[in-house]
Formats: sequence, structure tokens, C-alpha cells
Amino acid sequence: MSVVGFDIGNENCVIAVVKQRGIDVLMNDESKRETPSVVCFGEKQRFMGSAGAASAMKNLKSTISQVKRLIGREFSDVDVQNELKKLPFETSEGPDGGILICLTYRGESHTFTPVQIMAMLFAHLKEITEKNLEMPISDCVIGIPSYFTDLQRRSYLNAATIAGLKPLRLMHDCTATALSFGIYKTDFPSSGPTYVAFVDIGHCDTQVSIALFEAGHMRILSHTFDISLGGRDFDEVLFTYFASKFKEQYGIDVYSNIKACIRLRVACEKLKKVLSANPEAPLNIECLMEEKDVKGFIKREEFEKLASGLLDRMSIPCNKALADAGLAAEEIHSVELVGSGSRIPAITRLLASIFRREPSRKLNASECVARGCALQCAMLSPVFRVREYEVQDIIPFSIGFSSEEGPICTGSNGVLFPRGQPIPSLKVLSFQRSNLFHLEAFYANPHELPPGVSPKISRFMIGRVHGSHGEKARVKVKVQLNLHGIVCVESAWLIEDHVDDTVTSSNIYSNIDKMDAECAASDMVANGVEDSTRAQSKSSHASAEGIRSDEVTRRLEILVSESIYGGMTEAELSDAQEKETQLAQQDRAMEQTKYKKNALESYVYDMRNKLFNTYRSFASDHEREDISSSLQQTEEWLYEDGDDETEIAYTSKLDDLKKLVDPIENRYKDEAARAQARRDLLNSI
Ligand code: ATP
Ligand code: K
Ligand code: MG
Repeated sequence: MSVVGFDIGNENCVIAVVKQRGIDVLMNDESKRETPSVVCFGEKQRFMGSAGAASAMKNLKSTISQVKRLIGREFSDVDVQNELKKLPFETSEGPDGGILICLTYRGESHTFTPVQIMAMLFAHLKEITEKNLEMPISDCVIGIPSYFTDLQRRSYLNAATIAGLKPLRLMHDCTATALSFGIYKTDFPSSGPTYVAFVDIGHCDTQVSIALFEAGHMRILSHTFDISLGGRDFDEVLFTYFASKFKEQYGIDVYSNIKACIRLRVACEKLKKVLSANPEAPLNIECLMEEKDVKGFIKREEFEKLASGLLDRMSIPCNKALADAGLAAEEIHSVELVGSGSRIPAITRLLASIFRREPSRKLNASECVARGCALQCAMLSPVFRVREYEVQDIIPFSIGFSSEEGPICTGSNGVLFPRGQPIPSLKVLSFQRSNLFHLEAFYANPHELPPGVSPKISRFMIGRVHGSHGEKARVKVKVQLNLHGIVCVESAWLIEDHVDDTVTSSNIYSNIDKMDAECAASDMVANGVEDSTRAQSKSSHASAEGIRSDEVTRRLEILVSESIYGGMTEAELSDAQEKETQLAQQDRAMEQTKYKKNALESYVYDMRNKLFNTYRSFASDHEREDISSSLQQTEEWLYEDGDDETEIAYTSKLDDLKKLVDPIENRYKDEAARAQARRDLLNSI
């Protein structure tokens, strides 16, 4: 059993595993510690990660990147439409309002949902991990942005299922970073809590979290973000600048040419990186379009001026994180800057002025999320022993519940799980019902949500409820905010009030009363809502005795069925699994074919060499000529008709050659064996 942490970035993924000695970041096939988040549909097979990025230019319309931006979102969302405009592949609206990615692969047109593409990426990361560890894996913890909606979280879980992974937790990126920061740290001031701000600037977003550290535990106090402010936005500033410069200077319009756009974006990203270390940088692209070579140049100052709007925006989530945590900048012990997008010097200066101290870069900026996820996975795995350390996270958006009779409120704020609610949490709702009923989960404060996000989450059908004689029965519904930050109805049960007072039933009653009492003893009870967050671990034994009584039950479990707005059904999920299996088989068959082709090719070269050296004296002139011409023919075939053949074709060619060469090889081997025997005999004398 292995424990694995995955950081799924919009640009790069990182894999970390916990080993006996500590945490290792794994290398991919190209010996890189970061794997591009790219899935490319080539002519005959898929290429993923590094290989996908390498084939991107050849397969512009079938190379899928930035799927993290699209997963669990609506096609009609204005923000999504803007994303899609910059991506070279084609899309359309799915029947559920989601996004469909449309492409041609092996001569057929296909559509894939972002979940399916994400599953391909997960499967690739799983394969890299298994190759490294030389064993199958499934348990993992996957990093997600704190601003992910319920649907985006469920979409990740679906993608993981398709890929054969089992996430023990979806963990907020900054929480993972905070864990990898805090768990081994022992030099916190001994009196009182230590507050640390984590700022993660990635490819597409900025996330800020403030955490409180004390011996043995950490607690997240606030999560804030700008979901559209990352490294790529700085590239875009340079892109716009040079696009207009080149229009003036060379009379070319890069916007009219997808390939030119992509090449200029790539060059601008490189330029930006050069500017992080140098006061000025050149930009040269050969034959960008219309056979024109372009040259440009920019100073860091100029770049910073162009990016000043972005830098201004960066201060918003930082200030909000402080306000939400109820802290002044002076109370922050340190600011940990992570994510590779943060390497721009102007960002460091800006953060220094907001938090009134130099941000520190003690953590490995590109690996800390994956490392934290791996640690969390070890902590959650029953087979690993990790030091006791409590991680307390919170949700960023308030979640409300309603029934046909209106919203279910908990006192003044009118929501079931307010923003800042600890993950996980449990609440028990009480109803008086005589029939089947529905509950709706929704985002209670749309202004907290990123623009374009629907407040609808999911709908639960509770029932059927049979009151004894048509009258209303007492129904209890246990609502859970689980470890992934997903809200669900865990169970529902009926409580019958009119029963014979036998000894058994009074026992059951006392159990129920005990559980209710525990719930009631916790800090919030209002309008039929019991907060059992604190009582969670205590009440588990009560529910084991009370709900699952094998005896005459007064407490009857009733059916709950859920439907997720924009989510996948079981049938869709199993179809997707089947399709992925089929695609993976095709890829493997292609890999196998390539392998056999290589084997044939190297046999030809190897035998030609041996025929005139090692085997020379074991073949007659006639045999040598015969074999030599067969090798020649095979070589020519490989370059022409045989360049793109089936696995069977390569194997049978190889068999034909072997039939000719084997007799000679055997003569050589016999002679070698005789020589060895003679030597052994001499030695033994
Ligand atoms: P996200 O967290 O947004 O999903 P990610 O985790 O893939 O994405 P990172 O790998 O943290 O993102 O950061 C990628 C970004 O960092 C890219 O925009 C890249 O251009 C930028 N970047 C990398 N190195 C530098 C550098 N030296 N200077 C400036 N920017 C850099
Ligand atoms: K990353
Ligand atoms: Mg990241």
C-alpha cells in the first residue's frame, strides 16, 4: 500500500509519495518533477503529460490543456466562453449545459467531457506513480483550489474513479501547503498561536489562506482567491503588447493565425521568466507568420507598468484574507509565497507592502502542495504511522438547505453551513412528514461565488415516509459536509412515537434519547436543526446502536436518492469507464506495435553486424548472401510499406528472419559451449 499526493495544476502536475525516509517527489518518463497537464490525441494513440506537450504543435486541434478551467462549469458561463476563445480545440454545449470537447481521433469524431479528459490525466499520473513504485496504487489525496464548487469537487471524484484512483480526500491547495509547512515545524513561539499567510500564485489563479498553528495542530482561518489571476495573465499582458507592436512594425495580425498566437504566447511566457531574473529581455521568433521573422525587446520596468492592473488586483484577496481571519497585518508571523507564478519580483514587493514584511520562500514553491497532499494521505491511511497532527479546514461558500416548506435556517444567518464552517461537519434536521419529500442544497450567498456559478447544488429525495395511519411522522435527516467539502445526505430515518412499551423498545428509546441529547448538547440547536459537528466522534457509537438496531426498530432507515445539478449519473460514469478502458487498450496496442517494430529494426542491424563478424566462420557464403539480402529487404520494407504496419506484421517478419539466422546462431552457440567445456576441464585438472 502506498500513499500518494497529487497536485493537479492548470499547467503542471506534481506527484509526491511518502516513503520510510520522508517524502519523495517522483520523476516522469522525461526525468522531470513536473508533468504538463496536457492530453493530446495523436494520429493513432494518445500522448499525455510531457509527451502530450511535445506533440501539441503537430496536433493543435486535438491537444487538450487547461481542462482544470473547464471542469464542472457551464458552457454558457461568460467566463468559460472567454477561456474557450483562447483554446485551440473545438467545443460545444452538452445536453446538461456542460462543456463537450469535440475532436477527430483515428478517423472518427469524438466528444469528451472535461471529466473524461481529467480522468486521462489522472490515469497518466497514476501510471507514472506505479512505474516508479513498481506496484499498483489507488489511495491518494488530490489538491484542489479552495474555490471549487460542489460540482467541481464531484467532477474530480468522478474523474478519479474513471482513472481507478480512490481519493481519501480532496484537499485545498493552501491547506496542503500549510500542512507541509507546519507538521515538522517546532520553532513556533511557545506562547499563544502563530498566524501564517500562504499565498499561492499558479498558472490561472491566486489563492490566499491564513492558518493558525499551535503545537500538534493547525486551523485554517480564511480562504480567499482571485480565480482569474495567475501567471498566464502576465503572459497575456506581454502578448497583447507584442501583438500590437508587430502589427505596427511588420504589418502582421497574429490574432488571425492560431499557430502564430500559440507561438507568440509561448515566447511571451519565456520572456516573462527571463524578466524575473534580468532587468530586460529580447524576444525573437523566426517565421512567426507570412514568412516574417520578428524581433522585440522589453524592460522589466515597462512590463511592470503594463501589469500594474494585475498587481493591483492581487492585493484584494490578500486584504480580504486578513479581514476574514480578523487579523491585522502586524499579527502575521510570516508570509509564505508559493506557486511558480509568484516568481515575478514585483509580486514579492507588493506582498511585502501589504503584509509589512518580506515574504519568505522557505517552501519548495512548486512541490509543497503535492507534499502536503501525500502527508495527508499518509495520515488518513490505516497502514501508515504519521505523527499526530490535526488539520482543520473550512468551506469558502455558505451552503443552505430548503424543503418544499421553505429554507431550513439555523438562527440568524439563515444558512445550514455558513462560510467558514469546519470540514467535515454533520447536522441532523428534524421534520414532521406524512409523505415523500425533497431537500435542495444551494449556495446561500451568491455574492460569495465566482461570477457565473449557479447557486444550485443538488436535490435529495427522502422517502417514502409512512406515517402509521396517514398521520405525520417524525423524520430525521443527517446532512454531511464531507472531507472533500461536498455536501450530501448521509442517511434519513423515521421515528415512530406510538409503540408498545416492551423492554426492548425502551432500550432503543434510551439510545435515541442519548444521541439526541448529545446533539442537543452541542452549541447550536434551532428550528429543528442540531449541530453535531463537535459531537461527531462521540455520536458515532450512538448511531451504531441506535440507527442500526437489528431488533424491533423504532428507528427505520428510509431511502435517500440524490441528483446533482450538472453531475454524472451512475450509467454515464460506467460508460465513461468503459470508453477509457477501450482507449487505454488502443494506446497499449500502439505502444506494443512500436515496440515490435523497434525490435525488428534492431534485429536487422544487429544481425548484419554479427553476420560479418562473430558469425562469419559459421555460415557458408551462400547462407551469408541469402541472409544479407533478406535483411536488406526487411530494412527497405521498414522504411516504405512497413513503416506503419500491425504488430503481427512486425512479429512475423522477425520470425522469418530468425528462421534463416537461427541455424547459424546455433552452430556458434554449440561451438562456444564446447570451448567453455574445454576450459572447464583444463581448469579442473
Ligand atoms: P494552478 O495552480 O493555477 O492550477 P499550476 O499549479 O500548474 O497552476 P504553477 O506551476 O504553480 O501553476 O505556476 C505556473 C506559472 O508560473 C506559469 O504561468 C509560469 O509561466 C509561471 N512561472 C514559472 N517560472 C516563472 C518565473 N521564473 N518567473 C515568472 N513566472 C514563472
Ligand atoms: K503545480
Ligand atoms: Mg498550483
